[in-house]
Amino acid sequence: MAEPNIESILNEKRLFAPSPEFAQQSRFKSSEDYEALYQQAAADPAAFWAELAEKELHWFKKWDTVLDWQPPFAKWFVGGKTNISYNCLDRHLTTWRRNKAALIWEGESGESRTLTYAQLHREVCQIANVLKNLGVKKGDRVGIYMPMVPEAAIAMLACARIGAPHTVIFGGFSAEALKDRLLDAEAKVVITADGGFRKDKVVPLKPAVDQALANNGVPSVENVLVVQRTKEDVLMEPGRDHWWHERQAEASADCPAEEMDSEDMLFILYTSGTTGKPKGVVHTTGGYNLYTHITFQWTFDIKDTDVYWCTADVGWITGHSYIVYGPLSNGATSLMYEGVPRPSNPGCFWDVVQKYGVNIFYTAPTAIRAFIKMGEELPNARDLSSLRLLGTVGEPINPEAWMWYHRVIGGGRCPIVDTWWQTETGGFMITPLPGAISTKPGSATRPFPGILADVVDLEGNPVADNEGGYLVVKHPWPSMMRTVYGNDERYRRTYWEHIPPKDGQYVYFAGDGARRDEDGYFWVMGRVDDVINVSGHRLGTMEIESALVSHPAVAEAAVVGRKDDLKGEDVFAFVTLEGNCKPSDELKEELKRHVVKEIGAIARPGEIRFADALPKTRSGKIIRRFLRNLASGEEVAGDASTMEDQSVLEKLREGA
Ligand code: 7RM
Repeated sequence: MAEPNIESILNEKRLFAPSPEFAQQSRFKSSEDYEALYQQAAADPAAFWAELAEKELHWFKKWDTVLDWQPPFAKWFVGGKTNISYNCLDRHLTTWRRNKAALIWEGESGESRTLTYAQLHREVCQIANVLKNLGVKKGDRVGIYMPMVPEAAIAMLACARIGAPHTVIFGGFSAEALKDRLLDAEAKVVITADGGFRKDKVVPLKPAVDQALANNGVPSVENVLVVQRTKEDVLMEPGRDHWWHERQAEASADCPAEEMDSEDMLFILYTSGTTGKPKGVVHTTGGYNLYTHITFQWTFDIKDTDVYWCTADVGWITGHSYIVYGPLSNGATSLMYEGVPRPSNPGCFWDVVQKYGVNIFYTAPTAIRAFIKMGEELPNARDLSSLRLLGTVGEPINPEAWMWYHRVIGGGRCPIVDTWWQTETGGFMITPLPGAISTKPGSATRPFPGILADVVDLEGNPVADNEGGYLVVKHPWPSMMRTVYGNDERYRRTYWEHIPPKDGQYVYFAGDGARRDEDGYFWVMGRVDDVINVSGHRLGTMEIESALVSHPAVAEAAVVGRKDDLKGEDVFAFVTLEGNCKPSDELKEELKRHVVKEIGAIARPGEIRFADALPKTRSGKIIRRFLRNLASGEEVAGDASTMEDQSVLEKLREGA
């Protein structure tokens, strides 16, 4: 386990209070409001959540027990019956929101579409019936491998409607990565598109699905539903492949939402961990619905007139919780953008803000750093005066980027909500309530009400203010992951046993280092395990190592993160070659392409360094700490005497 490094942000002292105008119109207006709410929730979390569940969600049947906690397994709203698709759609149809924009979609090439709640409901019902017609039953898993088009959200809601857990696989993942995930989830149907548009090029999605399914590669998959997006020629296998639009046209729009148990599985989402295989993070229905609903409502202080835009992809948890479920459960207008800033249109984000009068804008620090590099002229040339609140997610934000975001995009008037959370937590865990909490650049500020966050040492003892430690959560919360799909033991080991339970009190170990300052503000410092964060994308170093080693030329590989001004971290790989293979620049390129093929472009190593040997302990463990030092060109820190072969470090340095 790496030690958290706190040097970088110890000296940040700036404090930004929300303007009186902002505070006055928001749900929580002062730090006293927050403190009172936090204390009330902490005194009895279950009662706090039960009251909100009753008030904020529709239940076909009320629960019998709020929380059943058999550490580390939690059940929320046990015995309750609900449906998140009903909460996101049907319940708005009897109100004026029926004809409010639910989704606004802007395509990369300038086309656009708006779906009102009534229209979205109709399409979701049709696709839910299409799935039923394809034999999908409650409990069957459905893979979704899609570009950023409304059909991605429609597919998710259709699955939720009939009780078929979805597993969305980011469209940037390769055929190999797709196959691994479909196999693990034993998906029965895959929903995809012919392709997607990204940076003015076509991303071939259907061909990747064909490749994953070739030679009965995923035996559980019976049918593939294909959205027509790019109109490229694709292969349609008779009996297996079906066009979405053809099937939709035949389907009835009458499909009542299935009454789901609160604890029925809603989705699996794969995320990288310390060991090789990505973990299927399991989320269930009632608790996830409540928590994403309330965190969205309070953190973004959403108003019915707001246009809200989250720039994430629906393939990540941020897209699940804060493009689809949280916003729609609140009856908000959620904007979905297919494009990314690209040479042909570097100002596209600000065009979208201007075109739709976006009020709330939520993005990642890596994007902000890219905007800084592109210059202030781009945003300055657009009217961004509609913005009233900004947010960030995905990695620690460096104070300079925060200041730029605040000044140039927010015009100095918009609070910034820096939201710390994870795939595993389902929703925001540490974040300001923007009318109540003054912000500090680089700090996610205070825990959300009901979240008992702390910073502890490896024995579980709280550390003093401003000391580095490990970020933990000391009480279950409604949207916590329930398990690793098919692997309860891995769930227990990864999250609940790093810090040994004391007197039966279990603590959730997030895998992040953090410090809490004298005002109770949390400063998250990044991963302390073998997970790296490249442009806000979470990657396991072991995953990339396995990909490298699967190439015939590679004997051994060790991957570390190297600090990168733009991406946060970059993939740096040390590779030893099989006996008769010679190092060359061509081989480096080939290995990079190989990683892209095995995982996807997000995992492409920024640098590969060939080595004769890797630094190892006498028991044969690779000493990553040294490799991290070498990758960033630092002196090797710490004791090298445990190393088996002292000359290895010398050689690695020379190789630079
Ligand atoms: C939502 C998401 C989770 C990891 C997490 C952290 C890092 C996320 C912040 C952050 C500092 C933040 N889910 N992280 N948000 N670090 N400040 N506001 O990103 O599962 O893909 O990644 O991301 O290391 O453990 S994720």
